[in-house]
Amino acid sequence: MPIGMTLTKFLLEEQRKYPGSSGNFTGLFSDLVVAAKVISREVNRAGLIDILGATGSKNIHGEEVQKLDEFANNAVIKTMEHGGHLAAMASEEMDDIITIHSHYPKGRYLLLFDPLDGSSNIDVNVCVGTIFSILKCPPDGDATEADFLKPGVEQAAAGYILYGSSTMFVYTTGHGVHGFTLDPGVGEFILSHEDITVPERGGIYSINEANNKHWYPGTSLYIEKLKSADKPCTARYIGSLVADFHRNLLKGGVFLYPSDRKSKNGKLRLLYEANPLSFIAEQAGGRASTGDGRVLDVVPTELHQRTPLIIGSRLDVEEAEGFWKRQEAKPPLDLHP
Ligand code: AHM
Ligand code: MG
Repeated sequence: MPIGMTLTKFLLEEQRKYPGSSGNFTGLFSDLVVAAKVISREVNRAGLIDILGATGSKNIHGEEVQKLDEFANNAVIKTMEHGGHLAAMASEEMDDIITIHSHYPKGRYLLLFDPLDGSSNIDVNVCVGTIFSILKCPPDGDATEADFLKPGVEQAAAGYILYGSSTMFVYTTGHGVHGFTLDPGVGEFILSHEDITVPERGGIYSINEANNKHWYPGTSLYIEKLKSADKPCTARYIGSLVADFHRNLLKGGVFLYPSDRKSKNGKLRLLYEANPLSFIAEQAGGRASTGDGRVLDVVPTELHQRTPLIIGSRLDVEEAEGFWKRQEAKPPLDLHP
């Protein structure tokens, strides 16, 4: 791997390698990188500048305090709206789509994002992240909500920025998965994980076991099987999807937020969380399922739709699907008509 390969340089090289590929993301990603650095800086100094806490309180400078998730949401919108690459955006934090102001040039892509996934972890200094998904926008007229309701298989690119012990930018444009680590000294994302592949079989399972009273038998039997295997798995659950996913991507493992008796469609959002991570998982050789079928094939009907999610190492996800499908007591999901 060449020393000092920045994200921008890498994207330019990728473009040369795949001249007929779906898009030129260099400019769009440059804007995303700025948003990532701004959010990373704010996440890292959150404790110092008293940015935490409820909206409406004042920081030490007597200014209105913005919650970090609101800060991240505004940072993405403000950084992306004038770049000329987007036709519209949609955020997990906002009810409706975000149109591009008429002052700014419009582009051919739609950006969907979860500005700060795992935000319940901010107050305790645990990993959070920004997740994004990019779709192509139909060429005619202004973008509408219907343009966002596309199955994940139509994504042109997807990725996440993880604000952890270091800040990482991981993405796919459909040609593998690549990871870059922010070098704070030079302020650049440097290629650190080229062509990430997830082990076929992992040794980690990640699920909120406090929900087990609501689980259908297939989930309970699968988790029991993992615990009693000859080589038992270990459990790891951070409670930040992006961080749990990232660890399992590198080490191998399976993350589950399944359908259960309390939450038929699970908890996670299809367009902002499940689709982008499923695209990455598949590009890394893994798998992502609702239990009944491939996440990327689900045709969304609502912007903020939830979906069950089983994601990670391919053989683990297939095994979990096997347990899920053969159970009798569970209702069918309506996601795969
Ligand atoms: P958020 O988008 O409001 O942060 O919620 C999503 C988060 C995921 O990051 C995480 O995997 C999940 O919620 C944890 O949920 P739970 O606390 O129910 O286990
Ligand atoms: Mg989230």
